[in-house]
Amino acid sequence: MRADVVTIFPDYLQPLRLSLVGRAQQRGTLDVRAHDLRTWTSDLHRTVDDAPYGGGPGMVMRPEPWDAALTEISAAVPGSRPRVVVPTPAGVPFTQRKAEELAREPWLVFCCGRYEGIDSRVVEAWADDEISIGDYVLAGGEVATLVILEAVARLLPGVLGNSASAAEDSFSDGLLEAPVYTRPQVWRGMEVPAVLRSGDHGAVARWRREQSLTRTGQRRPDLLAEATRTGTANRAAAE
Ligand code: 6GU
Repeated sequence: MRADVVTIFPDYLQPLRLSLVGRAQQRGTLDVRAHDLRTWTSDLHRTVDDAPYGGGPGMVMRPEPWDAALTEISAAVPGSRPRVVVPTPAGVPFTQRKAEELAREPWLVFCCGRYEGIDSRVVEAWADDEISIGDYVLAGGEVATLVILEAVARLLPGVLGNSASAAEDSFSDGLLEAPVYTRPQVWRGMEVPAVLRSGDHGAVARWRREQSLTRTGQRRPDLLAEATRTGTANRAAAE
């Protein structure tokens, strides 16, 4: 997968060199390219923002540099067009389903807005998705892009050491994961649940399912209701 990120702070994308996403890049599974939006300005001061029509606080990102950037970048691979993603708190919620959908794309472009956002006509002309990573406001789309790219990268073939672990994640079945333990068997007087040491794989699976359901009911009643409605909670329990 190729991912181009357009931003006025390309250094924000540096963390993608580390860890799992960094290894995916080294192996050629993922190719992330950060671009400075100011490359596509033509004035002396490399201006990317202007006052909002209708008044109000803050500034809005001018359309021309965005259009020039997206025109050039999207022409980089002849015969192919990228899927253009605009991270914004006004977008649709990012979910594991959306991560799976994006992971099937060969080429993504992320447009990172700052200030009060990007002129809406750019979004109208170019965006395939407007995505929010949660109900809070960040200073710009860069951190949201990091979040989305990490969630997507770990789903790419060969990125996780054990591909079964992606299938067993929280949210892959719509429920939160059961608690996990490693050695020692007793730590600060707290013992690892006996069932996990029983060697009875059926009993372990049933215990995890029960923990998963209890935890989801306590912490995310919205998810439990949805999993119950769609039958994923029951289906997995029967397996
Ligand atoms: Cl995608 N961008 C910004 N600036 N703030 C956010 C967000 C995105 N998602 C939640 N808050």
